[in-house]
Amino acid sequence: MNAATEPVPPPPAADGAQLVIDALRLNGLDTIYGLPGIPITDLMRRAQGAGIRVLSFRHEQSAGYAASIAGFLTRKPGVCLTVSAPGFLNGLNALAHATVNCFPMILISGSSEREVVDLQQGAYEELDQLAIAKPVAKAAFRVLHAEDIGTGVARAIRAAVSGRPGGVYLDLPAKLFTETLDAGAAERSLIKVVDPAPRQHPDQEAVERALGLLRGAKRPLIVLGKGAAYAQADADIRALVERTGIPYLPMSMAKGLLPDTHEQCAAAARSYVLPAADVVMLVGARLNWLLSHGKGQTWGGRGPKESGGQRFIQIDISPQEPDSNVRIDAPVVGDIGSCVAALLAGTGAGWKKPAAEWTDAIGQQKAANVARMAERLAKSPSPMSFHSALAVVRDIVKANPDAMLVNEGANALDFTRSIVDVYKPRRRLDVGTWGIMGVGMGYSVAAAVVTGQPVIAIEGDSAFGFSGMEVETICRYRLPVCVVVMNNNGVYRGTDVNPTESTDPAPTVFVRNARYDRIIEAFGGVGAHATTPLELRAAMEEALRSRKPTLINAVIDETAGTESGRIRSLNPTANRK
Ligand code: ADP
Ligand code: TPW
Ligand code: MG
Repeated sequence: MNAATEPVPPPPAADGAQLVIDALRLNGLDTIYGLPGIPITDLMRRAQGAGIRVLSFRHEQSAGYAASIAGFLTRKPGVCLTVSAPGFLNGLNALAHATVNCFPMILISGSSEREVVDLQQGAYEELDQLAIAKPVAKAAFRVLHAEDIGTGVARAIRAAVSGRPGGVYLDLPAKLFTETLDAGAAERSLIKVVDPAPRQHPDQEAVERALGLLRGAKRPLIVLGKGAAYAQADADIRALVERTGIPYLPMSMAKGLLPDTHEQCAAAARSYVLPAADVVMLVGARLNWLLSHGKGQTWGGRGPKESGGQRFIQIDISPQEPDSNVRIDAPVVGDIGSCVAALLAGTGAGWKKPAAEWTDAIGQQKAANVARMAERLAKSPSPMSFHSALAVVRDIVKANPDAMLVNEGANALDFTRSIVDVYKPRRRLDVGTWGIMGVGMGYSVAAAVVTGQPVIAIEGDSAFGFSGMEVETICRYRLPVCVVVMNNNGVYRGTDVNPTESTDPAPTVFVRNARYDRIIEAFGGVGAHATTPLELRAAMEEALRSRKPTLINAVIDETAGTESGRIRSLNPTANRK
């Protein structure tokens, strides 16, 4: 047969798996956090073959947390891919976490044949996943035909990132993956989402109302939340704070939006400024339990439900957020970038900064608290206290301001938040709105992958246990993660005893003197055992220098922690003791 008579091959058909890959890539979703198995093993392999970065975890929950925090860091939905029923359920916690924390994420799970699942005939891993995802997701979709995959992915992206971001579930029944479309139809079925998170400009009247309140304030305060960190409007937020001269309080994941060492930072005088302020401007922060719902003693109210009399401005993209707990006198609804820009435009020359009476009083409170803290940090007891260990972490973070700081635990969380200064935006990632344990290693993987920066994970020994097996993942991908396990032998502390004759330990204590460092050695990482601040410092410095996966077992006084850490007031029984 000569060349002229050779039949022209038809354009290659695309199957459902290919359409998923193409739809993700077309929309710039270049990383998948997941765990393989029926029916998605081949999809993961082919995604990797197509140039998507595929990070394969040891548990879907960690993959999901990784995806959620990738969403927070990049403003693109983090993608988590799991198998059906059990894999889906393992990922569900992270989906809920993403929704609760306003992080954009898409959980994609394979599922079993609809006809069999719906008749409950006992399909392989049978579960009505869509129904279960709905209550914890911002949105949930199922695709039944390969030609709709492009639409499904587009809808999932828009739902995840537009307005208040959140977790979206996308259900892909197994049979989709092998369904084919001819090449032309495949291409036509895909959607490149245009402007997935449209700006939402605030109403000028709302902006004026807010400015009016600020102008009339004697003791104004700005509270920056993780929504402000997410918005990536760093320069304008800093300009607004500095131009108005108003003291600000960063919520934990907003630390570093301005450096914690900024003279207007009121974090070290938190318990003074909240009740004393007369006008409070919330920027991407909800008045939930973390801010005592805007009332009660924290705010100077007489009773637990009483307001302290503050007037509130709230900048938020959700029009439903204002008045959720107390009256919001000046809601400014819009995206933070646009809202802050509009406020800035109204604070030109002639803006009167707050009176020295207010800023000096805060300065004095800060100085007293900082001095008290410095005294505690300077002590070097044996075994180490949280303070003597965290004084080291504080220095290391100061010397490496671009490093990512991951943090979970109770005392290990609270002390790190108050002791370790953060210098740049979105460097601190923690347990978030639920105070959830188990985010540590998933967050560390995503933080390293997304930013390329070294990661320092400060972990309570209990907190670490929730995702500890992912140190294998960290070693496998050779990520520059330095995990410090603050080992006080248990949940909150290691001293509880079982009051009965039984030899069972108390529910809060672990194996004493455990050597967490040896876990990472099993996978070729570097383990270190630190009983003094000097040893801790040397091991952390080496980890940052070498960028090798490292786990440091930092031995902390087992009597040092308090039950529930800083949130003891929420623990109904601890306070009876
Ligand atoms: P924190 O825990 O730091 O106090 P929250 O999670 O309670 O913060 O609040 C974050 C708030 O930020 C949410 O109410 C959310 O709607 C809002 N938000 C998130 N992204 C944006 C954005 N780009 N523009 C405006 N508001 C946003
Ligand atoms: C998913 C309850 C809050 S803090 C904590 C638990 C179990 C561990 C505290 O011990 P750790 O820290 O990490 O050793 P430290 O320094 O005080 O000793 N399950 C989930 N989330 C939460 N929040 C809990 C249980 C909890
Ligand atoms: Mg502990």
